[in-house]
Amino acid sequence: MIAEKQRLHTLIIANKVDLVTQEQAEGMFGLYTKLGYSVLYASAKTGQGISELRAHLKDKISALTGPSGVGKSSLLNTLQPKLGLHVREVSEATTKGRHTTQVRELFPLDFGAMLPTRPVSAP
Ligand SMILES: Nc1nc2c(ncn2[C@@H]2O[C@H](COP(=O)(O)OP(=O)(O)OP(=O)(O)O)[C@@H](O)[C@H]2O)c(=O)[nH]1
Ligand SMILES: [Mg+2]
Repeated sequence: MIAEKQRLHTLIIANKVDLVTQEQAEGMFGLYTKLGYSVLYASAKTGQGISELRAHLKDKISALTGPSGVGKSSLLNTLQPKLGLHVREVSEATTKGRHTTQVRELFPLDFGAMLPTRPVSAP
């Protein structure tokens, strides 16, 4: 919504698709496609969708955001393996993330992209 107000182009990344079938992923995210958003099915673990994500980010300044534990830092580490960002398992008790990334940072990536990440509070 903030992105729309600022007239920014939005890309919805459905990460961790290695945990579900493509049909299940489309069941969860297909609505956004119908609403006109671009949805990228990706996995920081298997590398699915990463080259497409690079193509989206190249020569742009982008912002990556989402709830704790969805794999933002993991995606960045896969985009640029030497980044070495800290990644932590989601809590078994709450099944939510642990707010591992606490600072906002702008990462210049080797393939020609600027990518700030912004930790957000759980909804
Ligand atoms: N199976 C699977 N697990 C993933 C994937 N991407 C990330 N994870 C796991 O999800 C957990 C959280 O990943 P992070 O990268 O720390 O998540 P984050 O969005 O940066 O979380 P915060 O820094 O707390 O906001 C870790 O255990 C990762 O290994 C993926 O594509 N597939
Ligand atoms: Mg993180």
